[in-house]
Amino acid sequence: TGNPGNDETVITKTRPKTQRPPMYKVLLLNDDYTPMEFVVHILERFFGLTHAQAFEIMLTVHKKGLAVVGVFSFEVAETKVAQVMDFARRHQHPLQCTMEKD
Ligand code: TYC
Repeated sequence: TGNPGNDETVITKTRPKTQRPPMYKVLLLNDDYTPMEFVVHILERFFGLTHAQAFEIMLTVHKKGLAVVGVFSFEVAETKVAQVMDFARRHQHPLQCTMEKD
């Protein structure tokens, strides 16, 4: 502006884009046949939940039809889904577990 003491300098800060990996929700689906205790056991065993946390998520699935068990990197989510599906199949329960981008 030409007024004394104002040089009108524009300061531009660069903000490097930090790359974060996409995260995936692991979902557990309800069915009419898998025993509640079996679902609780799976949640404790493969997701490291306490009995109380596992029971709560199992009840949510039972009442609402599905619930998010956790959010993980693609590889970890894929492994959890495979572990759950394999364990359920081996015990002849129709339990379904899937993943979707968060
Ligand atoms: N609905 C089942 C029953 O009444 C219990 C159940 C809960 C099944 C959660 C699957 O992901 C599930 N025995």
